[in-house]
Amino acid sequence: MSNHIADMMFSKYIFIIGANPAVNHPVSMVHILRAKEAGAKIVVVDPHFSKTAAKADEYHRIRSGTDIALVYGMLHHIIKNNLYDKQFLKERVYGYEEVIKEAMKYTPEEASDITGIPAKDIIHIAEEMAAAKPASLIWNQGLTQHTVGTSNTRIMPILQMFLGNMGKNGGGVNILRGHDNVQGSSDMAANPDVLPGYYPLNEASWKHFAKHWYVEYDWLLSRFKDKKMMESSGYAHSTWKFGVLDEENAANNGGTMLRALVVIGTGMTSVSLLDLQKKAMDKLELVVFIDPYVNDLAIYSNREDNLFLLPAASQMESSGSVAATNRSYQWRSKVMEPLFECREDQDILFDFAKRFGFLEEYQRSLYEIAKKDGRAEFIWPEDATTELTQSIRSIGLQGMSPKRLKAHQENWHMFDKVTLEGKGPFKGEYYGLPWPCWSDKHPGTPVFYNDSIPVMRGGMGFRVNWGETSPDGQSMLSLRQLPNSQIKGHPPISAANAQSLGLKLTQEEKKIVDGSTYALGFGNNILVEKALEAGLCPYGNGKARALVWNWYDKIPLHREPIHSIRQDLIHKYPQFPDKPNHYRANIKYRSRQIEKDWVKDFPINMLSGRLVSHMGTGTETRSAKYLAEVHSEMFVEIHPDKAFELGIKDGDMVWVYGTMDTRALIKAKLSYRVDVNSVWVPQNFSGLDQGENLLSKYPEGTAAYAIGESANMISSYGFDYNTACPETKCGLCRIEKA
Ligand SMILES: Nc1nc2c(c(=O)[nH]1)N[C@H]1C(S)=C(S)[C@@H](COP(=O)(O)OP(=O)(O)OC[C@H]3O[C@@H](n4cnc5c(=O)[nH]c(N)nc54)[C@H](O)[C@@H]3O)O[C@H]1N2
Ligand SMILES: Nc1nc2c(c(=O)[nH]1)N[C@H]1C(S)=C(S)[C@@H](COP(=O)(O)OP(=O)(O)OC[C@H]3O[C@@H](n4cnc5c(=O)[nH]c(N)nc54)[C@H](O)[C@@H]3O)O[C@H]1N2
Ligand SMILES: [Mo]
Repeated sequence: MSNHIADMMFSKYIFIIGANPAVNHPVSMVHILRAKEAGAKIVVVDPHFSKTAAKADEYHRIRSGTDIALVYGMLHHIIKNNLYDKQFLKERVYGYEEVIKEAMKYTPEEASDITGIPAKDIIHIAEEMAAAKPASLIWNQGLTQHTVGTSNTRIMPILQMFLGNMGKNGGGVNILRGHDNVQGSSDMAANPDVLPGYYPLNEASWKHFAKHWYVEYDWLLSRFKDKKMMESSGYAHSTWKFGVLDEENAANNGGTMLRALVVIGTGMTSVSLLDLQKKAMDKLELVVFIDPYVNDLAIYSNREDNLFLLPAASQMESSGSVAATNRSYQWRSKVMEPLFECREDQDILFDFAKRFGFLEEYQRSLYEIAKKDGRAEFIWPEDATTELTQSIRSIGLQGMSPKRLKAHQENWHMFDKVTLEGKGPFKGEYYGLPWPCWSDKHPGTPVFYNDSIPVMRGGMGFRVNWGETSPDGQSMLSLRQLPNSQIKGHPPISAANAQSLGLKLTQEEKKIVDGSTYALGFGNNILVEKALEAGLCPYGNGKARALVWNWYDKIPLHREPIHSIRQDLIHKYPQFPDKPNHYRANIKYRSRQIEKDWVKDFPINMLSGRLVSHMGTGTETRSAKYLAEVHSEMFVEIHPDKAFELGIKDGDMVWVYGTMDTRALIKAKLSYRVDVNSVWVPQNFSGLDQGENLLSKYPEGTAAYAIGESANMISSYGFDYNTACPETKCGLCRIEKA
């Protein structure tokens, strides 16, 4: 999220595309409605008439998977009519010329044919959004769960840059995150392709963390098969099953098939191709679930042995720092001690490390931090927070000491609820110190990329992460300068360039920082502090990349979904080529798209989303009596005309057939919220396996109060080309009365 939730108060126009905050982010929705009362126009683009759409000023129904074409259609009109911020682009964006070229191909008529939104409406949205100063843009999973998910998440900031809405209060791109602390988990590298803080998987980063963890780099290396594996992305949440089921993938995995699975804190029935996960689970040698509830995937298993459920403590029974959707970190206090035999996650992991024989190395940094404080024992989670905030400098966590975070938590009343600004002793700080928070004195950064305020007030340019010069010889540095600084765009701060950037270091300091950079450093924050003194941003002041030269799609391109309802468009807008070794699995794209005329057997577009009373898989919420009562049954929304055509009445049971030879038995709910070619299912159920009731498989006394077929039993094959996120927002199906 570039801005923060209350900041929407300053918006004149809020464009919600692929998100349904009324259901999924009710607190954010309150802020959106307050902004509406203050005069902001709310516009929703969604294939499903959502509850958010019902509260909006305008709703536009889009065909799922075509958002890029919509934005190009808007940009076409915006560029032709000179409604864009040329100065912003010139000074702060690289590669926008290529975007202009692509946009010229998308007349509003062409965009209309692809998206299903009338051309005059595309023009109307473009004109109103361009006129609103500023406009905010919100997206969420409606954009990410596609093969082109990453491209979707690039075209939206590109639109905002064309409109000059980045780096402004009331503007920005505001992605409402999913789970509690999901921002924190990605900051901490729950992703398989990075180290904590998004450090790339390379030798320099491993060496950096080796220092902060007080272990030898060679010891870390010895834990891997070889250096190549140490620097390769792991399996993703969505691809591990292929590492169990398809022999060909062993080559991507150091020559071996996957043999064991440990699941900690994810529902699993929420991942697409559930039937394959089930088969993979049965084939493994060992499966372990660490969860406060019985993880629903365990229920789908036919295993007789080597399946373990380790009861984890819940968030109420643990404490620590958690990251909010706007990059604020907050301290959370324990409400109660873990009940019964539950244990906190870290205690279970410490025991794992002990059995594996590396507990001493695993905990060494905690003891070192305790030692510096004159203690013999470490304190959990405070010392762990110190470790992570000291080591993660790439995104600037070093200003977030446990002490500061606790002080913010204990003094909520001292912060302004709209601007996040502190009062009294917190004057100048922003609540939760949203990262980057570069030093003990830095206030945090409430709005990304705002280069009109000094860095010590949270100002910054775009990060210079890909070198100072592009392969075509253009400068990647901003043409603007931050207030209080003496120079325009500049590279990231390092010992090597400190002098040329005007940083004043003593001989002693020079010795200490020798060889380090703002991100790769140990034991001191000298370079960063000197940069702040000079008014410079530690990670540089650069241009945003509209064009990413090292990616397959250098600029975002519209590509028809693999299972597209518009077969007539799949050659004009084809899928990516198949991708080998994509998070260790060989993944199909184009070959799957053209395998057959999918629409012939599966003529209906399948959408999925969420219910307000259930969370994720529903494992937790369907185990709560009240919530299970609110939504007790799985259902599929079908347009009344389509239902009539298929001989289906409201409340009938139907079979929904997916493209992977699976089916699900679901109750029909007739609704105009979907168009005649689409159906919608909630993703919050599991516990029924293609008609078979799995209730008897729960250990005694643990069964959920409500179960249902999982949407992911019938979801289609498809994964984001960059992240491998499953394509659960596009897919095809066939429906028959049961
Ligand atoms: N009550 C409740 N709240 C939750 C959750 C929950 O399960 N229950 N889950 C949490 C999590 S983990 C997350 S990630 C967030 C998710 O929050 P959201 O992203 O808001 O969730 P969804 O309802 O899955 O999808 C949002 C909208 O995208 C639309 N959509 C689908 N395909 C497309 C498309 O191609 N283009 C466009 N423009 N729109 C499309 C859907 O119709 C839907 O209305 O919610 C969080 N909050
Ligand atoms: N068809 C379809 N599929 C989807 C989506 C969709 O829109 N459509 N959305 C996708 C998205 S965005 C998401 S995030 C996923 C849902 O994400 P999941 O993470 O798969 O779903 P949850 O049910 O929230 O699973 C969280 C699990 O963690 C456990 N848990 C809770 N607290 C703790 C704790 O402190 N420690 C441990 N160890 N465990 C804990 C819970 O009991 C639960 O089993 O679904 C994805 N799948
Ligand atoms: Mo999510």
